Amino acid sequence: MSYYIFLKRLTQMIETPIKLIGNPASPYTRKMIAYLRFKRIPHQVIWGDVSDVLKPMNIDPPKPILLPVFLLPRDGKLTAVTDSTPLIEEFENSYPDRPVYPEDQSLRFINYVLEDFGDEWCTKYMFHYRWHFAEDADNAGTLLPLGIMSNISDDELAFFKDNFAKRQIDRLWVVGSNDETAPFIDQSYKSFLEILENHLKIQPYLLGSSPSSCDFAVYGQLTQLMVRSLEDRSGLEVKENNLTLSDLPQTIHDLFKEMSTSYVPTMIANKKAIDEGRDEWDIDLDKGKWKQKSFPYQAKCLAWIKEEYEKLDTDKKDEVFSFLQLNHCESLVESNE
Ligand SMILES: N[C@@H](CCC(=O)N[C@@H](CS)C(=O)NCC(=O)O)C(=O)O
Repeated sequence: MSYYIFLKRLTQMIETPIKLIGNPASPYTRKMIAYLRFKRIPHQVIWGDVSDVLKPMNIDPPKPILLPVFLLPRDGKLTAVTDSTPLIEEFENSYPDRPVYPEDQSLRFINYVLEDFGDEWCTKYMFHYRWHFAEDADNAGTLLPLGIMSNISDDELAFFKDNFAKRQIDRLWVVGSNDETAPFIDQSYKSFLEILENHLKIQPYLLGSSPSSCDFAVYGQLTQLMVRSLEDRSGLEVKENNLTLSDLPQTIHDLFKEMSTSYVPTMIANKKAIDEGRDEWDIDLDKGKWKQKSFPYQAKCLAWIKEEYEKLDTDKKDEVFSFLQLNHCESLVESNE
């Protein structure tokens, strides 16, 4: 072990456990806890309301407040920060053991896209099945406040349920879940599950024999739909992963083909709407019409994907482009200014 790594570990041991504020009903919280457990990074989860937790600590809440919120040193000061994907990148740099990024550059890019697909598209399944149907919304409306505070009266529960459910149901429009898109989401979800099931018969994780960051992203969303498989992988002994893009099984190609009919065209249409200053947009896709409110964060995600692609060596760029093209996803990295 180099002196530098030794010192870094020592600092980490003093600074840890890493604190995060989350909620079991938050898919991104579940993504990050499963990640921290797999990495064997000491951490402490604070289950509570972000503002209530931060106020006595004299820490400003992040803007916007999104779960999970991590408390990490910034300029020597404990600061509240969010956004799982860049946070995983930061942790991967400080905790290099048990990496969740594939070694091969092209596969690493594919992992980046799949992580974004998990965060930005699979979340539509989660949100849709939680809030679109009255019976599910009624169930979630009761369970979600109880996940934050269980010792409340029936009247208080009814109050929180009403407010919480109303706020989230109003947000269905933002993620694109509505009567018109409901069959589309349902079809995409079933097709995704079928591909995943076929894939998991061949490999235990999306990109090989140990989890990559994309597994945690997809898993986080699926926890809310009753999947528990990746909850604690701290006991998994990791073998070296020498896979390259050409080793990917057909099932990952199938997954990208599915994404080419849903995630990819909607990410691009959303970016176009934002660039043109439109508040909402719709697009005719093979499987039906899609419409949603413009979502600035997802336009940023698309820009990040392009940035990751531009970082690749030329031969890897060619390799990745051929893979994407084969699966009709090349527009993800093409310039469409
Ligand atoms: N891009 C963020 C998304 C986090 C996020 O959307 N969290 C949800 C809970 S799972 C949230 O806090 N939603 C509250 C809101 O949208 O106001 C990440 O990857 O961490």
